[in-house]
Amino acid sequence: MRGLYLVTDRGLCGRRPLEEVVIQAVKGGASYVQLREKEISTRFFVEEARRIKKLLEPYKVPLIINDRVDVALACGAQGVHIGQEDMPYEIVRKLMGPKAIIGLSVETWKDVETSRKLDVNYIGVSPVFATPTKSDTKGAWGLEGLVKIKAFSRHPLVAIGGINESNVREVVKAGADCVAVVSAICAASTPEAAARGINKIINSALQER
Ligand code: TZP
Ligand code: MG
Repeated sequence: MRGLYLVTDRGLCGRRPLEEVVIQAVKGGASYVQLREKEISTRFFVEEARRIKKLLEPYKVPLIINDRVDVALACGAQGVHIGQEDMPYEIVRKLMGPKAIIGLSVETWKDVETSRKLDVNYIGVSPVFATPTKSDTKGAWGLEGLVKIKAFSRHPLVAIGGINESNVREVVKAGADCVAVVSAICAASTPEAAARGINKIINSALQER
Protein backbone atom coordinates (compact mmCIF):
# COMPACT_ATOMS: atom_id res chain seq x y z
CA MET A 1 0.00 0.00 0.00
CA ARG A 2 1.53 3.22 -1.18
CA GLY A 3 0.13 6.51 -2.34
CA LEU A 4 -3.25 8.17 -1.94
CA TYR A 5 -6.31 6.41 -0.56
CA LEU A 6 -9.78 7.94 -0.81
CA VAL A 7 -12.31 7.14 1.93
CA THR A 8 -15.77 8.28 0.92
CA ASP A 9 -18.31 10.38 2.80
CA ARG A 10 -21.49 10.99 0.82
CA GLY A 11 -22.53 13.86 3.09
CA LEU A 12 -19.36 15.78 2.28
CA CYS A 13 -19.89 15.35 -1.47
CA GLY A 14 -22.79 17.80 -1.29
CA ARG A 15 -25.01 17.62 -4.33
CA ARG A 16 -22.45 15.75 -6.43
CA PRO A 17 -23.05 12.05 -6.89
CA LEU A 18 -20.58 9.93 -4.97
CA GLU A 19 -19.61 8.17 -8.21
CA GLU A 20 -18.47 11.46 -9.71
CA VAL A 21 -16.27 12.32 -6.73
CA VAL A 22 -14.78 8.82 -6.75
CA ILE A 23 -13.90 8.99 -10.43
CA GLN A 24 -12.44 12.47 -10.08
CA ALA A 25 -10.29 11.28 -7.17
CA VAL A 26 -9.01 8.35 -9.22
CA LYS A 27 -8.25 10.60 -12.19
CA GLY A 28 -6.33 12.80 -9.77
CA GLY A 29 -4.23 9.83 -8.67
CA ALA A 30 -5.99 7.97 -5.84
CA SER A 31 -4.72 4.36 -5.80
CA TYR A 32 -7.36 2.89 -3.45
CA VAL A 33 -11.01 3.68 -2.78
CA GLN A 34 -12.83 2.75 0.40
CA LEU A 35 -16.60 2.99 0.47
CA ARG A 36 -17.62 4.05 3.95
CA GLU A 37 -21.35 4.16 4.53
CA LYS A 38 -22.90 4.40 7.97
CA GLU A 39 -26.45 5.39 7.19
CA ILE A 40 -27.75 3.82 3.99
CA SER A 41 -29.65 0.55 3.73
CA THR A 42 -27.84 -2.70 2.99
CA ARG A 43 -29.74 -2.93 -0.29
CA PHE A 44 -28.53 0.47 -1.44
CA PHE A 45 -25.01 -0.12 -0.14
CA VAL A 46 -24.69 -3.30 -2.23
CA GLU A 47 -26.07 -1.59 -5.35
CA GLU A 48 -23.74 1.35 -4.95
CA ALA A 49 -20.74 -0.90 -4.26
CA ARG A 50 -21.41 -2.89 -7.41
CA ARG A 51 -21.66 0.30 -9.47
CA ILE A 52 -18.46 1.73 -8.07
CA LYS A 53 -16.61 -1.57 -8.46
CA LYS A 54 -17.44 -1.47 -12.19
CA LEU A 55 -16.38 2.16 -12.47
CA LEU A 56 -13.01 1.40 -10.89
CA GLU A 57 -12.21 -1.66 -12.96
CA PRO A 58 -10.70 0.16 -15.98
CA TYR A 59 -8.42 2.11 -13.63
CA LYS A 60 -7.30 -1.07 -11.80
CA VAL A 61 -8.07 0.66 -8.52
CA PRO A 62 -9.12 -1.79 -5.79
CA LEU A 63 -12.40 -1.23 -3.98
CA ILE A 64 -12.29 -1.65 -0.21
CA ILE A 65 -15.48 -1.78 1.86
CA ASN A 66 -15.59 -0.27 5.34
CA ASP A 67 -16.76 -2.61 8.13
CA ARG A 68 -19.13 -4.76 6.07
CA VAL A 69 -17.74 -8.10 4.97
CA ASP A 70 -21.17 -9.12 3.66
CA VAL A 71 -21.27 -6.11 1.34
CA ALA A 72 -17.69 -6.76 0.21
CA LEU A 73 -18.56 -10.36 -0.68
CA ALA A 74 -21.80 -9.34 -2.36
CA CYS A 75 -20.08 -6.91 -4.72
CA GLY A 76 -16.81 -8.80 -5.19
CA ALA A 77 -14.73 -6.01 -3.63
CA GLN A 78 -10.99 -6.54 -3.43
CA GLY A 79 -10.84 -5.65 0.24
CA VAL A 80 -12.39 -4.79 3.58
CA HIS A 81 -11.33 -2.29 6.21
CA ILE A 82 -12.14 -3.31 9.76
CA GLY A 83 -12.04 -1.50 13.08
CA GLN A 84 -11.39 -2.89 16.53
CA GLU A 85 -15.07 -3.59 17.11
CA ASP A 86 -15.82 -5.18 13.75
CA MET A 87 -15.58 -8.85 12.81
CA PRO A 88 -12.26 -10.37 14.01
CA TYR A 89 -9.44 -10.44 11.46
CA GLU A 90 -9.13 -14.25 11.25
CA ILE A 91 -12.78 -14.65 10.33
CA VAL A 92 -12.62 -11.84 7.79
CA ARG A 93 -9.62 -13.54 6.20
CA LYS A 94 -11.43 -16.87 6.03
CA LEU A 95 -14.44 -15.26 4.40
CA MET A 96 -12.57 -12.98 1.99
CA GLY A 97 -9.78 -15.37 1.02
CA PRO A 98 -5.97 -15.13 0.89
CA LYS A 99 -5.79 -12.50 -1.87
CA ALA A 100 -8.10 -9.93 -0.27
CA ILE A 101 -6.76 -6.64 1.03
CA ILE A 102 -7.61 -6.49 4.72
CA GLY A 103 -6.89 -3.31 6.63
CA LEU A 104 -7.22 -2.86 10.38
CA SER A 105 -7.51 0.41 12.31
CA VAL A 106 -5.25 0.85 15.32
CA GLU A 107 -6.34 3.33 17.95
CA THR A 108 -4.21 2.31 20.96
CA TRP A 109 -0.72 0.92 21.51
CA LYS A 110 -2.28 -2.40 22.50
CA ASP A 111 -4.00 -2.48 19.08
CA VAL A 112 -0.61 -1.89 17.44
CA GLU A 113 0.99 -4.76 19.38
CA THR A 114 -1.84 -7.15 18.55
CA SER A 115 -1.79 -6.17 14.87
CA ARG A 116 1.83 -7.31 14.57
CA LYS A 117 0.70 -10.92 14.97
CA LEU A 118 -1.95 -10.67 12.27
CA ASP A 119 -1.41 -11.03 8.54
CA VAL A 120 -3.35 -7.88 7.74
CA ASN A 121 -2.34 -6.06 4.55
CA TYR A 122 -2.02 -2.70 6.26
CA ILE A 123 -2.80 -0.94 9.48
CA GLY A 124 -4.79 2.27 9.55
CA VAL A 125 -3.22 4.72 12.00
CA SER A 126 -6.37 6.35 13.29
CA PRO A 127 -6.55 9.27 13.70
CA VAL A 128 -3.22 10.98 13.09
CA PHE A 129 -4.79 14.37 13.79
CA ALA A 130 -8.15 15.14 15.41
CA THR A 131 -10.83 15.61 12.76
CA PRO A 132 -14.45 16.70 12.66
CA THR A 133 -15.11 13.96 10.06
CA LYS A 134 -14.96 11.28 12.79
CA SER A 135 -15.56 12.25 16.38
CA ASP A 136 -15.75 8.87 18.17
CA THR A 137 -11.98 8.42 18.17
CA LYS A 138 -9.69 7.70 21.12
CA GLY A 139 -7.37 10.68 20.76
CA ALA A 140 -4.86 11.44 18.04
CA TRP A 141 -1.51 9.69 17.45
CA GLY A 142 0.21 12.80 16.17
CA LEU A 143 3.41 12.62 14.12
CA GLU A 144 5.27 11.19 17.15
CA GLY A 145 2.81 8.29 17.32
CA LEU A 146 3.30 7.60 13.64
CA VAL A 147 7.10 7.50 14.07
CA LYS A 148 6.75 5.07 16.97
CA ILE A 149 4.37 2.79 15.08
CA LYS A 150 6.60 2.82 12.00
CA ALA A 151 9.55 1.65 14.08
CA PHE A 152 7.55 -1.20 15.62
CA SER A 153 5.19 -2.44 12.94
CA ARG A 154 5.92 -4.86 10.11
CA HIS A 155 2.91 -3.70 8.08
CA PRO A 156 2.44 -0.84 5.65
CA LEU A 157 0.96 2.19 7.44
CA VAL A 158 -2.07 4.01 6.12
CA ALA A 159 -2.39 7.32 7.95
CA ILE A 160 -5.86 8.83 8.39
CA GLY A 161 -7.40 11.78 10.15
CA GLY A 162 -7.09 15.50 9.51
CA ILE A 163 -4.67 15.11 6.61
CA ASN A 164 -4.62 17.62 3.75
CA GLU A 165 -2.24 19.32 1.36
CA SER A 166 -0.71 21.43 4.11
CA ASN A 167 0.40 18.59 6.40
CA VAL A 168 0.67 15.50 4.19
CA ARG A 169 4.41 15.86 3.61
CA GLU A 170 5.20 15.62 7.34
CA VAL A 171 2.85 12.64 7.65
CA VAL A 172 4.76 10.72 4.97
CA LYS A 173 8.10 11.80 6.45
CA ALA A 174 6.97 10.47 9.83
CA GLY A 175 6.36 7.03 8.34
CA ALA A 176 3.05 6.79 6.47
CA ASP A 177 3.34 4.66 3.33
CA CYS A 178 -0.12 5.58 2.20
CA VAL A 179 -2.40 8.46 3.16
CA ALA A 180 -6.16 8.20 3.47
CA VAL A 181 -8.27 11.32 3.22
CA VAL A 182 -11.98 12.03 3.41
CA SER A 183 -12.79 15.74 3.53
CA ALA A 184 -9.69 16.93 1.68
CA ILE A 185 -11.14 15.27 -1.43
CA CYS A 186 -14.88 14.79 -0.84
CA ALA A 187 -15.43 18.37 0.29
CA ALA A 188 -13.07 19.95 -2.24
CA SER A 189 -14.59 22.14 -4.95
CA THR A 190 -12.61 20.14 -7.53
CA PRO A 191 -11.86 16.70 -6.10
CA GLU A 192 -9.63 15.82 -9.05
CA ALA A 193 -7.33 18.79 -8.49
CA ALA A 194 -7.33 18.16 -4.74
CA ALA A 195 -6.35 14.52 -5.24
CA ARG A 196 -3.66 15.46 -7.74
CA GLY A 197 -2.16 18.03 -5.37
CA ILE A 198 -2.03 15.66 -2.40
CA ASN A 199 -0.82 12.72 -4.46
CA LYS A 200 2.06 14.73 -5.85
CA ILE A 201 3.27 15.61 -2.36
CA ILE A 202 2.94 12.00 -1.17
CA ASN A 203 5.01 10.72 -4.07
CA SER A 204 7.74 13.29 -3.70
CA ALA A 205 7.92 12.72 0.09
CA LEU A 206 8.09 8.94 -0.43
CA GLN A 207 10.99 9.39 -2.83
CA GLU A 208 12.85 11.55 -0.35
CA ARG A 209 12.63 8.91 2.38
N1 TZP B 1 -11.05 7.14 10.62
C1 TZP B 1 -10.20 7.78 11.42
S1 TZP B 1 -10.21 9.44 11.17
C2 TZP B 1 -11.38 9.28 9.94
C3 TZP B 1 -11.71 7.96 9.78
C4 TZP B 1 -12.70 7.43 8.83
C5 TZP B 1 -11.94 10.43 9.18
C6 TZP B 1 -10.89 11.17 8.42
O1 TZP B 1 -11.51 12.22 7.74
P1 TZP B 1 -10.70 13.51 7.25
O2 TZP B 1 -11.77 14.39 6.68
O3 TZP B 1 -9.74 13.05 6.19
O4 TZP B 1 -10.04 14.10 8.45
MG1 MG C 1 -15.34 0.37 11.41
